[in-house]
Parts: sequence; C-alpha cells; structure tokens
Amino acid sequence: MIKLIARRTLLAAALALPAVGALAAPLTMGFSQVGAESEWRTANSASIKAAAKEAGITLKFADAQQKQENQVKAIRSYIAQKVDVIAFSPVVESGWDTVLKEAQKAGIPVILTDRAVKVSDPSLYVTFIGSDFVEEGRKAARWLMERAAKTPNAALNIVELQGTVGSAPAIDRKKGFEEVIKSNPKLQIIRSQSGEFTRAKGKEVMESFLKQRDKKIDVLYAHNDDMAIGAIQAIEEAGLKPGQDIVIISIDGVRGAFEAMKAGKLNVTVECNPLLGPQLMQLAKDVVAKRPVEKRITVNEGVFPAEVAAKELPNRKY
Ligand code: GYE
Repeated sequence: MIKLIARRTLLAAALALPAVGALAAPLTMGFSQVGAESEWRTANSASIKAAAKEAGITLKFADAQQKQENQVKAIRSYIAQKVDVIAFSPVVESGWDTVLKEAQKAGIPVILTDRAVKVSDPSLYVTFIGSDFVEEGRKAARWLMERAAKTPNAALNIVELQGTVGSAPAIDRKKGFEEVIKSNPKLQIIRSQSGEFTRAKGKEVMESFLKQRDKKIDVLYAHNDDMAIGAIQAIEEAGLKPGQDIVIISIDGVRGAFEAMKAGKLNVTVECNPLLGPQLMQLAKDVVAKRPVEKRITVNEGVFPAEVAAKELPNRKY
C-alpha cells in the first residue's frame, strides 16, 4: 500500500512538473528565407534548420528565390496554417505593412532575422535579430583608410558591387562605407552597381566595369564575398592580378573568402555571422511564451585581413 502511494506520488510529481512543457504541442514556426543566393545564405538556412530540430520546433521553411512576392505568399500561407510564430529575412526593406498587419490581426507574432524592414508601425514585428550592416560598411572603409594612409599622395579609384537593390545590407553597407571614406578626398567611388549578392552577377558587372577604360580601377568594394569571388574571376580573365593590381574588400567572411585570401586574391573580409539559428529558436520560445525580449539584437563580428587567413581558415564554421 505504502509502495503504491509512493509510486502514485512519484507519478503525480513527474506529471505535474514538466506537464506544461512536455504535454504541450511542439511550437510551429513558419520561416520565409530570402533565397540561396550566397554561401552566407546557405550557412544561414542550415543553421536555422538544425537549430529548429535541436529546439524541438516544427519548422515550415520556404525559399523565396530573392522575390518579395514569394515571401508575401509564404507569410500568408503561414497565417492560414495558424503557425505559432512567423520568422523571416526580408529580401528588401519596404512593402511589408499590409502582410504584417494581417499577421498581427491573426495574433501571430513576427520575428525579423538578418535583414530589417521599414514599416509605419514598429509593433508590426516583435523583435529583430541581425548584424549591424552600417558598421560592417564602416569596418570595410576603415581597413581601406589605414591602407591608403601608407601611400598618402596616391588617389584611389574604387568600384563598388552593391547587394540586392533595396535590401537592408546593400543600403547600409554603402552608407557605412561612404560615411568613413568621405574624410579622405583621395578615395573616390567611380562606379557602383548591383551584383545582386551572387557570384554570376558579380562577375558580369565587374566585367563591364573593367571594359570601361576611362579610369584605372584600384580598389573593389563588394557588399559580399560571393560577388567578390565572381569579380576575381573577371579580373583574372582580364589579365590582371586580383589582390594586387586591384585591392579587394568584401563582407561576410565565408570559407570561400578565406580560401581566396590564402591564395592572395582577396585582401580582407569583414565578418557577418549567418549562424543565427540557435538564438532565433530561443527568441521564438520567449516570444510565444510572452517573455520580454529586446527589440533589436545585434551580433558581434570581426574583421579578417589576408595575413590571418591561413591561421583562421580551420576555425571557420561557415
Ligand atoms: O551578406 C549576403 C547575402 O543579408 C547579411 O545576404 C545578408 C546578406 C549577406 O546574400 O551574402
């Protein structure tokens, strides 16, 4: 009898304690991803999928192929499916008000990851986790300023490969870079065009920059590593030495960039960490449980010049 009571008590205690978490249905997240345009994005998607599994979150994942209309469709379908939380990385900054209002009306919280939006009402999303892209642009420019200080009389013509038109990283990385270089009139951006964050487009636009022979190109500033890697090919095909004849600066810090630095073809990469999955899943749990979260969560990142590439490469996780 005593044994039975004891067993019952134990059973009751075991049931009572984790009951809320253990018996509740697993949380469902609808995630709309920008696309698969870069090494950064591939690592970001992998991180999100692995972290959801690890956290016991049911993930519905859609790749928008860099199209806003596909993201709007995906978000609407997540609303219809009554997911617990919607997370997405907005391809461009503007044009989200309507669909976010629909999510709000349905009572589904929205978390932004990686890229920011411009909305009329900040309550349309709960929180935003991602890098400080303006600061990344500044870091890229500060590296160039230091290098330029070694040859103070030389003018440097810069070409810029921008990311996707209207996207937060393209807008902010341009802004941060320009803000810093403007104090040195010898540094001038002579051409600037979007390479859509892809290798193929980066190569194509760099080819067209190289064909315009009116001015010598000294520096390439690419808003991501993939475009820089595409451009490196274009530079080599034009018979020039990337990393020497043209100094190359890019952003992300993906493995391909470290390999290019090791080979002496890329001069520096500014880190932008794509491994946001674990933090995102924790945030999702907090948001659904209505625990207070910060409105803006930034990621700590470094700058890696070519001199440290060989040593750093084995430590890189993406
Ligand atoms: O730098 C680029 C990707 O939004 C930070 O998107 C991201 C950017 C990243 O395509 O490689």
